[in-house]
Amino acid sequence: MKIILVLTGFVLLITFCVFSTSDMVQAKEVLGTGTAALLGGDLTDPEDDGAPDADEGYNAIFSANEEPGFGGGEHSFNVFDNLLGGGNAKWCCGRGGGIPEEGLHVTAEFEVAYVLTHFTVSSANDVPARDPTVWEIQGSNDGEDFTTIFSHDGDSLWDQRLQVVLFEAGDDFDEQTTGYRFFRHVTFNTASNPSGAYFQIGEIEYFGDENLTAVDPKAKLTTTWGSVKNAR
Ligand SMILES: [Ca+2]
Ligand SMILES: [Ca+2]
Ligand SMILES: [Ca+2]
Ligand SMILES: [Ca+2]
Repeated sequence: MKIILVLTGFVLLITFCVFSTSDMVQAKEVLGTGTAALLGGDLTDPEDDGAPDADEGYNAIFSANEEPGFGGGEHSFNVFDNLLGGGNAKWCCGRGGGIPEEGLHVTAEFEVAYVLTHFTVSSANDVPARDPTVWEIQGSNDGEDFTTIFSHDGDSLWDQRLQVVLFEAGDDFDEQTTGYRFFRHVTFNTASNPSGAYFQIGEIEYFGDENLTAVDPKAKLTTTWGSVKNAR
């Protein structure tokens, strides 16, 4: 009898450990739904005063490999227009032939490098099967070679429409020590890719610190040595 009790306890303990670990893996935080649930004031538009359907009032240079622009029908830069909703508040719906091998991507380029601390990605208004299921956030300093900062490969992380989900460094992706001037969102797959209208994203917000870049001790030594040398 005692042995059975001990065994039962052991099984319960293991079950508890497995479930708490899987909870930690899915640590992303749901902030709510709709425009009011966005954090606001992200790096692309600290004043939240960018034009909803024109590239005016933003602090980043945007580019994309599908429908670049704020105007036009549901173009890609609508992920930075500070709005959640239908029509031109979202990026939709994917190009003919399905998602290319390089993915569908939209990039924000900044004047200085930022160490990414957290970001939000929001679902759009339409059918859930268009939400990204395989996607990444990447960083770069030349706009050509990108490093993966966050990656997801599995079910859609959104369970409601226009839902704002927060991802934090040290929790949902590695604590960052490198600053990047370019941040790129890349979608590699959705549940309905490649049929019909198969893709959509509502909004993306990036937050970072320009002073967190780890100082290379060697660089510091060189600087000190240089100033000592010059002083002679
Ligand atoms: Ca602005
Ligand atoms: Ca914004
Ligand atoms: Ca818009
Ligand atoms: Ca938007």
